[in-house]
Amino acid sequence: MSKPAILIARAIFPDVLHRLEQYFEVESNQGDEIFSPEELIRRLQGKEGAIVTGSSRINASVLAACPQLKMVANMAVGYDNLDVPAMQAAGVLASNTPDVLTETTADFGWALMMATARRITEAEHFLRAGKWNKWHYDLMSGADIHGSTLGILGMGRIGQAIARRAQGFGMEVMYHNRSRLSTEQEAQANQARYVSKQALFEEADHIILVLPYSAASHHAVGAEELAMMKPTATLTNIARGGIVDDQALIAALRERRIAAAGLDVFENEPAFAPAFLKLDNVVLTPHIASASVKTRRAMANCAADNLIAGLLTGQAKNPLW
Ligand code: 8YV
Repeated sequence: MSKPAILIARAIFPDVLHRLEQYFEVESNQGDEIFSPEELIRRLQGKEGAIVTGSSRINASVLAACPQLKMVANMAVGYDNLDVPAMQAAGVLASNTPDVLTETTADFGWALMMATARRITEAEHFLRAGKWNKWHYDLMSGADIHGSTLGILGMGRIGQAIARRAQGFGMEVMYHNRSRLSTEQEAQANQARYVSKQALFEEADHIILVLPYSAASHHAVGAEELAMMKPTATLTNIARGGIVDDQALIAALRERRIAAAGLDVFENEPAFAPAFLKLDNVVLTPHIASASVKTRRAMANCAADNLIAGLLTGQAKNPLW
């Protein structure tokens, strides 16, 4: 019996690729090309399954052009690139990679928030540029993390993992989420306090965004929210670019209406707004929150496990519905 054909739309670890080859006829994009929508449709012809990342959108037109598709395994926990109602209507299964990246992503959220608050990249650029020639009491002074108030917008697995880490820094944690956590979950998340979105923006010293992206969360942080923030506060985004109105953020940073921002994600990434590069009060990273060697491998294996189970048994390990 011939093996089902699959597409791996973005480069994957060779050993995971070889594992998939035991079950499937694999076409793999081992280069760094990001497929255009037309190219994705062309490559998906005849494929029953696919492993994709956020740069591949699976929508109604892709599904209509690829009627043999049965399952898409997203190699990410966020799945705003998948049109869930269209996939459900077409009877195409979908999975994501939850859990395996929670702690690594929470670690990175902290790293970015701390680098932002303590001006670490700005200080390094200053040093590398040979500008460090005298002591000054105000040199690269930033905002304290310890003892401050952390505001978490989006309190899923990653938000809760970020909250747990706040205990070591003696921080008060407040959060806003679609729904309130149970009392037990709040206790485990460093006694996190459920507050309104407005209270979070007005009172937190450091705000971190960890909510999923959807039409409902598009520009959840815009001019209005930024205007509520303390001028000493920082904003860190490790969720999705579209959650923040980048132009409003650029204006707030330029006019020092907020102290600083740490951004791992951008609207239209990888083509982010060039104005960010002109600002010294922003720390910029290329969507790497889950990028530890161990976790990226775990994500690849998780996506592979899902595709194998989904195509062979009709039941994915981490189905989206
Ligand atoms: C992925 C992520 O690396 O899991 C997610 O939702 O954003 C990252 O971990 C990225 O989405 C790959 O496209």
